Amino acid sequence: MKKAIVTGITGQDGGYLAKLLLSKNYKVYGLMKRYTAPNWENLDFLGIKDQIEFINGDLTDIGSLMPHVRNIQPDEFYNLGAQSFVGESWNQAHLTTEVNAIGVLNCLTAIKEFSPTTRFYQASTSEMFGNSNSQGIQTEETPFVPRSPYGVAKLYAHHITQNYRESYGMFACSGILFNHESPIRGIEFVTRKITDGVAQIVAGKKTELILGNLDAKRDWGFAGDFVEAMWLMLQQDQPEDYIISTGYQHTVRDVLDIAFKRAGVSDWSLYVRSDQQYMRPAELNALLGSSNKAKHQLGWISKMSFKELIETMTDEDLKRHAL
Ligand code: NDP
Ligand code: GDR
Repeated sequence: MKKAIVTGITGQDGGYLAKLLLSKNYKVYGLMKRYTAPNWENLDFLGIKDQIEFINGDLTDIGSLMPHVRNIQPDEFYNLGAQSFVGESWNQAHLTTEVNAIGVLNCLTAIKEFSPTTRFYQASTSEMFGNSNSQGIQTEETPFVPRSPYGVAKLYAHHITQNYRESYGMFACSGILFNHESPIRGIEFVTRKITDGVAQIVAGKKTELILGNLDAKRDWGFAGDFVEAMWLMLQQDQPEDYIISTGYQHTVRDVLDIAFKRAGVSDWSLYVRSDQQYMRPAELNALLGSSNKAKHQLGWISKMSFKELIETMTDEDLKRHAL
């Protein structure tokens, strides 16, 4: 039986990845920070909480990671833990850097010292591109010009992962993932904020939804599809970095169109307004990824369409708020 450590186990991707690994008969060790009450909501939604072995630790505390790596000797280590909210990274830039940059160095160091054959996956992001080639499509060759403290920290993590691969021969690779969502997406991210907001409006719990930049364009896919690519990357003969995306671009307005229509409301403009408080100091106008390399080398494709994704999320939130 293969063993995997997954950081960020309580987050969206941690849950979907753990579910995938369990279906492949892995023993899954989920790293939890224990200084606040654990949030079991996502793992309960996916119905897998009882099948995971939880281990305590924090990415910023290398002393909490080393004993796990030494004792478990995992075949694979997926680093999904992060301060993942871009908007908040301007307010908590130091924390974001500690977790998203130094935290990755801590993982790599623990593996190098105590279990050097462990295969390592780093959760890199399209946010590293900034507005680079924003009129076109981003590929693995597009220059990185991050515009948020989050993106800057993730770029360090991306480079240090490459550096450990090249310096120490470690099987360490990064997936450069574009936005991916699901019914357990954090409530602060725009797709879920919208589907949850629509459901609350329909249930009579709120009267308006206040957002930021409605013209932002993103390449949104389904988290359940994207975690398959993480696993595939660690099954290859050679460690490499791959873009994972759908290849389709939509605006925040498109999310509003689909979600409100699904809930039976034809004119969302009666309920939605854009406000400065949700605008970012430096915005990414448009992201669109080419996952051709992943398609050809990993045999990976994105399956769920944007419409189905937003409708599924809306349906789940309508159910939650109807209770
Ligand atoms: P979530 O925000 O849903 O989950 C983040 C997880 O990280 C939570 O389990 C959180 O634990 C944990 N965490 C935060 N700080 C620490 C810490 N100091 N030590 C240990 N664990 C910590 O993120 P997603 O699941 O959406 O994303 C997974 C990863 O992929 C992240 O690294 C994110 O930056 C990256 N990414 C995500 C994309 C997306 O569209 N979803 C796209 C590209 C990259 P707790 O719940 O206890 O706070
Ligand atoms: P992002 O996702 O920043 O791309 O990071 P988010 O859903 O937060 O924003 C997407 C776009 O929507 C615009 N927007 C709003 N965003 C939020 N959160 N709230 C609003 O009210 C709102 N109104 C408009 C944003 O300005 C932005 O342009 C996500 C995270 O999962 C990262 O961890 C990951 O690395 C990237 O995706 C790829």
